[in-house]
Amino acid sequence: MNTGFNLALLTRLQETPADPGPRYARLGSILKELIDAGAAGPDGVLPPERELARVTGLSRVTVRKALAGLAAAGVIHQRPGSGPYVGERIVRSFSRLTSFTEDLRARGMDSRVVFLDRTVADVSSDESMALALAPGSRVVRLHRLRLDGSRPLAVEETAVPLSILPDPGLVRDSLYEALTALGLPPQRAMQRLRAVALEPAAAFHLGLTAGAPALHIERRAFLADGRAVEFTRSIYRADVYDFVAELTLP
Ligand code: 16G
Repeated sequence: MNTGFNLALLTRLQETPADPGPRYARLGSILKELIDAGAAGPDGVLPPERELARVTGLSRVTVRKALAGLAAAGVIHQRPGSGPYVGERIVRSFSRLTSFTEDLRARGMDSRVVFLDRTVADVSSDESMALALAPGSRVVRLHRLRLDGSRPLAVEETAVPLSILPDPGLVRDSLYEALTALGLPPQRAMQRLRAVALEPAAAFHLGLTAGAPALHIERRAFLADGRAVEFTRSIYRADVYDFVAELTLP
């Protein structure tokens, strides 16, 4: 029994004033809020339908409807004989230079991209420092939502020197595929990770609440000749991703 989850659920139910909306919708949004906040615990298993009904005092029909809504939205999965569970975590290497697309494909997942922006622009001051470009240089700027099917996983803002990628239209699904097709695949990268609270815009794209925890990763990648090819700021979902690195003795 996940006592912590039950307690948090009860508290949230008592806090939110009953509104005229359907009960299952209110329960569904509170459950999603708790899941986003990590209340499901490390195994990601929620209390089963019967227990949720007992704890909340709602009918099993109402609970079932709330769970069905969350399952349809891809927030949880249901399997017969045990409690619903939050989708499995994706474990991604922090020390291998792989692309989002190849990583998802290698897992048999459905890598998708929604372009929020794909333009040519003047380099910004932090991009010019990261890419060692003179002020006034032109860059291709990509702002992308990255998904597994319809499930959002990350948002990324990328700058690539226009001298390396001459046309933003060359990037279809994968930036690294476009660079490889030009004979200019990234060879080495520096990466930096920190925890952030989601800004409203990123939260909106990721289907999470503003302020939810996320992983902010900056990658600067370089070509074989040493030129910086990519400066990307990614926001990966902290409720989905684990980053791992193998450590060796110096
Ligand atoms: C990953 C990289 C990102 C790179 C992208 C390329 C991390 C934290 N970031 O998301 O820097 O631009 O892959 O993927 O891994 P693509 O080739 O599918 O566009």
